[in-house]
Amino acid sequence: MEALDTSVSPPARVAEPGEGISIDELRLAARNHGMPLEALRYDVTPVGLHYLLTHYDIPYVDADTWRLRVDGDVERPLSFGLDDLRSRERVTKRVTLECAGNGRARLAPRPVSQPWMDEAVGTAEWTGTPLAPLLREAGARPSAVDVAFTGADHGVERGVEQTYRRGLPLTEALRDDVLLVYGMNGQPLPPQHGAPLRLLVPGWYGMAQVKWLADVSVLDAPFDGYQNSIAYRLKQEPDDPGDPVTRIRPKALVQPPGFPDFQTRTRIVERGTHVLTGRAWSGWGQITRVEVSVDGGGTWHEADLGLRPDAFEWRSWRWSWDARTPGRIELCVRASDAEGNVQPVDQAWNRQGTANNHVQRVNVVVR
Ligand SMILES: Nc1nc2c(c(=O)[nH]1)N[C@H]1C(S)=C(S)[C@@H](COP(=O)(O)O)O[C@H]1N2
Ligand SMILES: [Mo]
Repeated sequence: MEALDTSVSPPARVAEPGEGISIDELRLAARNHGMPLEALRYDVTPVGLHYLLTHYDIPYVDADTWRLRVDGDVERPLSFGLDDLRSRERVTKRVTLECAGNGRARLAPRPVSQPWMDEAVGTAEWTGTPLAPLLREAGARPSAVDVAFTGADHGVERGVEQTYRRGLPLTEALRDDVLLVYGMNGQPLPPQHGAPLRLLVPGWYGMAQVKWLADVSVLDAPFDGYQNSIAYRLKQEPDDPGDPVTRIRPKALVQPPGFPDFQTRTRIVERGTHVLTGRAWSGWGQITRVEVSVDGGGTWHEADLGLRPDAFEWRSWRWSWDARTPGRIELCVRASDAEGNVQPVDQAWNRQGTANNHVQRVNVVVR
């Protein structure tokens, strides 16, 4: 491969103090849209409102000729057409996905990458077939440790040319809720979400949910590809190997109340009582508590939680706000889960701006 210079594929970096979002980041943000926060009102996010993140191009995959290979460290390499997969056990599950970079643009200093604010999240009803029986049919050998999932999309990232590929520990791949997905919200999986087939690993951040799946390969050594060993690492310094990003940390969002200003998104609400609602989720355990602050995180009020949702589906919450005093306020919300994880008010900075679950802040003017 011809070496690509850094003007084509620049290295990772952190923005200088006061440096704005660049044209390159704006281009990324326009391709990879978030879920408009008013869509928090839907239990299941309508397909076009679900967030979207694609590192390279959306590949064109012809579903009629496409096949999924299951190979590597197995007794019997197998391959499946879409009809083969559709005629197997069928499962539909509500699962919330969140991009690991959600909130990145609000970090200081700001890691230069897809500049998410708070909206890289969505919940869909995913339909597919469990992965574990396919791995058992193929006969993963006792030496197997990881499974690599390869998509059909190709690009270059930080100077490394690659086809999108992620490794997952075999124990996670064998979970019975890990699915090969061909349907979304009762429709065929659309191109932008990975048609004809994607992986679904409930509870994990988005990078694990490989789209346009072409190959499932069982490995007898830990996967060391780019997307696991260089990207998606929690680290402070460039040379620090860092820990891998895995499950989603607890987070709550509020559906912004009132109506917005076009430019600033500041909300305008009338004096009086407002029922604030939103959603909270965690990949570590059930959401057990949501708290709301109307003074920028100074004091917290416990919200009422909605019915216990599916294991990795977001949970609704509501809190009645008596907005008495006219003026500007900052609305914040935070979540806790059954594992005792509490969402931090302030950022826990890391170099790639991943897995940051510092609280959302919504500017509101009461009049
Ligand atoms: N093949 C492939 N799979 C991928 C990606 C990608 O670029 N290529 N992006 C990942 C990332 S970073 C995220 S956050 C999710 C986004 O899934 P969505 O676009 O369906 O919301 O897909 C993941 N799967
Ligand atoms: Mo992501």
